[in-house]
Amino acid sequence: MLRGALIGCGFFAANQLHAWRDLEGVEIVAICDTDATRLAVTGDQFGIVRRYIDAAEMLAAEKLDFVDIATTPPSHRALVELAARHRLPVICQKPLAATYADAEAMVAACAAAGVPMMVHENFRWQAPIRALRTVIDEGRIGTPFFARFAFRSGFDVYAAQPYLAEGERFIIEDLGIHILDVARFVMGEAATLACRIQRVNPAIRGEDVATIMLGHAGGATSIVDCSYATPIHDELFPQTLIEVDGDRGRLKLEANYRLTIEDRDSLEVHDVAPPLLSWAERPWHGIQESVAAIQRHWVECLAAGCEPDTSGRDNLRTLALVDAAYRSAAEGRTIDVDPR
Ligand code: NAD
Ligand code: 89V
Repeated sequence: MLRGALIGCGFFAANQLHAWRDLEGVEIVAICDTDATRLAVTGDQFGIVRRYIDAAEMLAAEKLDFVDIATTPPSHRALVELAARHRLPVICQKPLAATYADAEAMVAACAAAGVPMMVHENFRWQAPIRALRTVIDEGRIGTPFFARFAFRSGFDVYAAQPYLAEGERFIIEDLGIHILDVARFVMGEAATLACRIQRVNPAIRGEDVATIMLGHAGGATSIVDCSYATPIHDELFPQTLIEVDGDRGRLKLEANYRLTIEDRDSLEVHDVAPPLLSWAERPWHGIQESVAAIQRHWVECLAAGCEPDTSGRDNLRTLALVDAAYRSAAEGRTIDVDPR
């Protein structure tokens, strides 16, 4: 039985704890939060009796196989480095860090300690997105040359995550990071990036709209467009709509998880809706199922001794796109993405 500890008992951590509880061969034996009330509520909800206010104290006292960090970004670097000092495999929520340099240092600390590190970058683990990627892998649309990844919403994301309204940066760092990672997952690495940002909602501090064009290494082009300022009657939050044109056919992941595969002679429609797990709640169920999928992947990787798909090392490439997007928006030019 793998013994894990979770740090950060806030809004999103409940999903992670539900998913850990469902997985065989793993148990969260201790939790930590600097907020005593959140710690008590979460401990009572999930029946976890070993509770700590201080993460260093928890790692010193507990016998653990891994640590799962679900705190907000300012604490990520110190907590990942703490886990590395204890030579503990570690999962950290996205965004790994506010700067590329911090993220690089965190990945280096885990590598030096010889411990696996995974970023909880769960969007590419969503069942509908994996179904779309499978169709591409099967060669059904030939070679993709264009894609669009759209997340447009008017959902009040600030109600559950008030800190999102307060940062100098918002949509690229918090949400665009997921969509850029999905773009990499579907279309491969990007070599160039151009981005424009807007702030439409005057009540928040950062940008709530971003439009990004990626030039992929193999010559394909993608558009990643994100908005939390779009008034929509039939709100689709938190669905990512995707279209991919290939030289032999076309794929669309449309509203309400309808996947169409077409060419000049045929049109197929599939329902690729994610399952509704017993503890999940609409409209979050697709994200919640992806949490279960990424955590299952972690357990499998620990058992097999292999690097997680969304490892720290892999995630640096997504963070390089986030970095380039802010640079492109500030400087008004296309950025050559460093093939780090
Ligand atoms: P939150 O503010 O609700 O919860 C964070 C918790 O961490 C708080 O209870 C806080 O007291 C605690 N904390 C902060 N620093 C700590 C420290 N040093 N030691 C112990 N506890 C500490 O935040 P949230 O909305 O749950 O977001 C947490 C992380 O999850 C963020 O990085 C966010 O981007 C990410 N997130 C990811 C997804 C996803 O789909 N992957 C969705 C939502 C949030
Ligand atoms: O993934 C996230 O961090 C969330 C959400 C999906 C709502 O944007 O903030």
